[in-house]
Amino acid sequence: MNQDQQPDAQLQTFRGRTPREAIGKARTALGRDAVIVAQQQRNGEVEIVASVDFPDVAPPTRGLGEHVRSRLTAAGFAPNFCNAVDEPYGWQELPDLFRATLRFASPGLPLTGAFRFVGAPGVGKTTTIIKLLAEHVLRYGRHGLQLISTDNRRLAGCEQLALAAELLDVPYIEIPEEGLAEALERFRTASLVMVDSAGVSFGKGGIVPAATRDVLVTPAMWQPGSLRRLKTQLDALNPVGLAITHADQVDQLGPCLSVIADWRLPLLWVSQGTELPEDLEPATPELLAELVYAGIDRSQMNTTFA
Ligand SMILES: Nc1nc2c(ncn2[C@@H]2O[C@H](COP(=O)(O)OP(=O)(O)OP(=O)(O)O)[C@@H](O)[C@H]2O)c(=O)[nH]1
Ligand SMILES: [Mg+2]
Repeated sequence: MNQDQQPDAQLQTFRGRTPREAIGKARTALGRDAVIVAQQQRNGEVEIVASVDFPDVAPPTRGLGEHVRSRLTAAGFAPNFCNAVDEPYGWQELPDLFRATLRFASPGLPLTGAFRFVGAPGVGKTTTIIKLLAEHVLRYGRHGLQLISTDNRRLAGCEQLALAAELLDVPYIEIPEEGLAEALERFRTASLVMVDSAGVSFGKGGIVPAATRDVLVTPAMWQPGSLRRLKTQLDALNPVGLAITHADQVDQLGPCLSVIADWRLPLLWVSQGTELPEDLEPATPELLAELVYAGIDRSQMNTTFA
């Protein structure tokens, strides 16, 4: 018998006013490996039967056991990602698995020098800059900051950043992309320069390399092929890392993380909403694991209580 399997499932019943409450109780009692096997309404409450039919011990062989592999697959991770893991991590060891497969800027990338945020239109470049800037101003004040937008061709392309600069009282200029080198030279003594760029559409050319640390902004819901295509289009750049945005809008982070694992680029930030600045967090293995667990919980709940 495979060590990933047990002859007897451990069945327990949990009740709550809502499915979320009942599943929460099951998770607290049985851990992350709890699987919902039945549900019903009883006396105005939701009753679920949950089982732990997988032990959380890893098989003695190298590589992932079937249990973890099938859960990663359910979370959208690609076969290549699963095959590249050569240690037998248990499901509760997802942070360690991510530490081994993804790169992180530990203990966080210091925001000094010139950063430029690049990516497709509407992925969250400007929002990410504003969140980082707001956090920076709250923590360290506004001294030595400079904001630049090179998104000056589009109607109202600069407006959001200009308004944020005004509210946060941070110096701001709008320039064409061709003027960036000169502007960076002009602000070389600033402690932090944040550059917002126009979105790069498929097949419409890339972005000219500059003396900036470029951050690739990628939405969590993009398909792997689209992510790869955009990265190829921005091949001339050498990004220092990635910000994943719209993580609140997906149940499956696997497709996006599988591609990012291939790139070996550090994950810098994860954005989970539009609130400033609290919806942006430094990317950590623990945060990603929480998001994957929560996504599986949500999709399990949707399936069970649909
Ligand atoms: N739900 C959600 N919305 C987000 C997130 N990040 C950004 N947004 C929203 O996505 C929309 C586009 O964000 P922008 O920051 O303007 O994106 P952009 O990349 O600067 O867009 P362009 O300048 O048009 O290329 C806005 O409505 C943001 O509020 C996120 O993490 N979650
Ligand atoms: Mg923008």
